Amino acid sequence: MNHSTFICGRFELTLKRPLVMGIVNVTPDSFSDGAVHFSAEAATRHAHELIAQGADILDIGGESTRPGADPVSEDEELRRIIPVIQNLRDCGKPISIDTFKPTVMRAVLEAGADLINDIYALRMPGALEVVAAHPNCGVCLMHMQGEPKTMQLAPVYDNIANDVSQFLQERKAAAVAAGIAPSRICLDPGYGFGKTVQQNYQLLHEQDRLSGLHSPLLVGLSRKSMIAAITGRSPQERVAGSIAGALAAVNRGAAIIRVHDVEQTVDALKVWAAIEQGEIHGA
Ligand code: 9MG
Repeated sequence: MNHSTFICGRFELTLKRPLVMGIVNVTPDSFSDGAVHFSAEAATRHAHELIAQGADILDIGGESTRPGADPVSEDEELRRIIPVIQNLRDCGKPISIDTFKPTVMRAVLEAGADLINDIYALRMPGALEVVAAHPNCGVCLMHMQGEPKTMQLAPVYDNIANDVSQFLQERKAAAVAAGIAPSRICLDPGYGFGKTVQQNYQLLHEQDRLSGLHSPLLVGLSRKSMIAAITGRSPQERVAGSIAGALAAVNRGAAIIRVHDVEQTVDALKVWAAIEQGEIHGA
């Protein structure tokens, strides 16, 4: 069987099973992990724990993207994340950096990052050029309506699956036109980014329609408010709901799942895979 691959800096990832991207926030105000990793040393320790739990990719962020979050300067963002990249460069896993600022992108790629995870889908002036100039780095182009400070005020769509699909198609075309090979691109519907709870669930229900875009799909649902809307749980109590979402997303074509709770998600995906294959390996 042929499996698609995703070029991600020093790594060529084979997408024969869903991959798990572990979240490493280096921010004082992260809504769901309570700022416990807000130092380079603590973030590095946490990243090593996520690798031991089975993370395939690490996603490091120095600026919160939660609704209403305050912006962070480029200097401060770099001060938070560059030491973490230096500590993790040789950890054996691809290092993704969650940033939308072209100057930060350039610096982290020079410091050894493999993947740029951009919630603005390279719409900031200069971003396309920075990523195109690094021949092998991967990029995640995410859908977002509006911007983090105000995106949840009154998001409106004609048809959410059509609108998100069209946006992602356009951003992929812009990236390819700038010189970024399709094999370096993954796409993300951007759950929680400029979408009501109802719109998030409608989009997840119809997510398999995005397979027509012919790029790996990265999906993040972990501990988000759309999980709380159903379960009524606090961020740290949303693991079960997040895993239900992750499995539904994988069933609808997701290739990479971005999560806080790596160990539990890896277990769930192993059981899911055994069911899908109708057999177990190594027993
Ligand atoms: C940074 N960040 C927060 N949520 C995210 C999501 O759903 N996808 C991606 N790519 N990044 C996210």
